[in-house]
Amino acid sequence: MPRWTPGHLLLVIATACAPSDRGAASTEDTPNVVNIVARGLTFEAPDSIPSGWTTFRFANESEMIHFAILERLPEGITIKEQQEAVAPVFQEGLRLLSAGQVDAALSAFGTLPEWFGNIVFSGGPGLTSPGYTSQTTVRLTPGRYLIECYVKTAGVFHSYNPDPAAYGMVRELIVTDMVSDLAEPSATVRVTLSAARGIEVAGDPVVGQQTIAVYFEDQIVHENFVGHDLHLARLTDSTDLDGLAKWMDWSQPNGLQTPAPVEFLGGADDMAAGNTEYFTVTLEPGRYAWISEVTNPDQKGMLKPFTVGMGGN
Ligand SMILES: [Cu+2]
Repeated sequence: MPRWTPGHLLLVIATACAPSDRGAASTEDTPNVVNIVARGLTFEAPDSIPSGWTTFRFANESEMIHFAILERLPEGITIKEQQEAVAPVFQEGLRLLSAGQVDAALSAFGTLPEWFGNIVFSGGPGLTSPGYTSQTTVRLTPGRYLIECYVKTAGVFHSYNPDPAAYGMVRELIVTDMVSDLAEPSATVRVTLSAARGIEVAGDPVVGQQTIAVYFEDQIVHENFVGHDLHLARLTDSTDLDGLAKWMDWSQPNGLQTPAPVEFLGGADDMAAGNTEYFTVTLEPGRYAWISEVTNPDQKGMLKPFTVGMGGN
């Protein structure tokens, strides 16, 4: 849990009491508790926030599953360049992959601008099902960020808009030099993510509010061109874990396509090695799984089912 000062507490109460359908850019936002609302294929969020530890509350008020990854853009690059030079390349690459033209797809990805490799993936709220609000705390350095969701609907990335005059599900966020006074949260459960050992969990998630520290021991580019991350899925008796594992890979025809096969409660989007972010969730008794949005997570130790009992521990 974050170590709130009384001032923070008042602001959080004010936030909690605000109607959930109000715009996220209204005065309910505090400098370090930032509301992002997904509505349709758009993000509502403030234009600028302080740097330092920041808690994002991500309310998905749309009918589709979304996430909200934060990407620090290279100097001089804006949402315009990203939308003109990156989003169409991924959409074309996906089209070619879907047509079985793997070599052509790789050639298409080869046309990504050089600066694409300098984007710093900086974590953020993970997969969040319609009607859910998830909470993720990250430490941000100053800069120009993109909030992005690249879930697919009918084979089209949310972050890509076929209308060249319009943007997809992306939003620019300026992180200023002013530093927030939010303290680093303290964790009830610790997860270490690594390419070598997958998802390793220390501590048992129990009923009630849990704050999971997610430490990125390393980071690699997986077969689907993204780094590993952590999402929380609620399982049912009929959940097909193999199907869920396949769904996590956007490069598969129905992969990462809304609707998801299970409900997702949020998580921690990918970030560079050596960093930690925090995912806060209130758990009820039931079956869950930690899972990464990568190709074949089940073969990489990145699909970990677990049970939360009635009485906790
Ligand atoms: Cu989306």
